[in-house]
Amino acid sequence: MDIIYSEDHRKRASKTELYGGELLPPFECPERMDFILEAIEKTSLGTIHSPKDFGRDPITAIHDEGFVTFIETCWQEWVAAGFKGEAIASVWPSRSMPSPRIPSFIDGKMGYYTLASETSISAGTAEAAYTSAQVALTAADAIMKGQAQMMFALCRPPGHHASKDQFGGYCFYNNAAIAAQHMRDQGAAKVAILDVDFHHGNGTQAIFYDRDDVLFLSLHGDPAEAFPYFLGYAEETGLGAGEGYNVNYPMPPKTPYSKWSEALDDALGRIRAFGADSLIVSFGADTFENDPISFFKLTSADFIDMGRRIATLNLPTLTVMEGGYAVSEVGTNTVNLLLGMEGQ
Ligand code: Q9C
Ligand code: ZN
Repeated sequence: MDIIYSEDHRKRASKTELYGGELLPPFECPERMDFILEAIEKTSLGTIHSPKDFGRDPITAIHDEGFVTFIETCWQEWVAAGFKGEAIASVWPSRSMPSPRIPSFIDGKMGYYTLASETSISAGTAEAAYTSAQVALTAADAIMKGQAQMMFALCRPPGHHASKDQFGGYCFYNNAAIAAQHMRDQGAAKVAILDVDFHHGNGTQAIFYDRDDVLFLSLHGDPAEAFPYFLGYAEETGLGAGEGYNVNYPMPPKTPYSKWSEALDDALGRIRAFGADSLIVSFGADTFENDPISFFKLTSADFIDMGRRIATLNLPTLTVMEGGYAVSEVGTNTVNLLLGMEGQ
């Protein structure tokens, strides 16, 4: 399967992540891509292509105009305000002050457009996020043009935590959602998004929650115990026309592949029943047993079986890279999924 990738991801080189009260080097780092590229080269999985530029419109088809402008201008405004560190939110329109007004000063704007403060914005973040969305769009477009049955969008930064107007969880633009909308606009009638990242895909869920043309299914750590904590419960099944088109599989700490794959099989059955004509896999390798911030127990070999099972759907399939932070093994685990999908 061919791969879309851009070196622009290196522009996202934040120095700080707020973790346990400390500012640490981010888990979501550029080196993740080096290990994935190295593993791809070893297997001759397919050819790596640069993304095309579909412009800003497919991004604003999913995200609010004001939010996209905020992402584009945040760093300059933060620097102009005289702040010394990277841009991090510190105050929110919380339950006791749910203001709908957007502050004009950058420190306040940060709180309005941020959903989690571990993720800081720094020089180059906007450019990297823009190109990451173009990577997903280019791969989606090749599938829609019938040029490929399967494509891998090697996106960085990831996307599935980003909602229409909030960034966080290492995500800025929701690459999978942007690709799904592009597929719809290019003639796909029913798109299924299967999110197998360890974390719940809260952004993707929120974006499609009231829609019946995009089925969203997510397998993830129980939000009672895992980020993003405030979304991802099984009772969240959709709203209005979208009722029944959102499916969550929260699972407890130490979940092994034998249990996890039961949820996967159920999800695959629902995708078949939905009658999807295209599939997007939001793929995170953070379900891996040695992931530093996650709690499932999948082994490297399990990713091969995961790919094989997903391929039984026999659908045009776009795999979009999300998380995975066991850096030295993220390449092997990702390539294992893709090889499994190819029936190897
Ligand atoms: N104690 C993705 O995988 N913080 N994002 C976790 C753990 C945020 C993960 C803190 C994790 C975001 C794309
Ligand atoms: Zn994740």
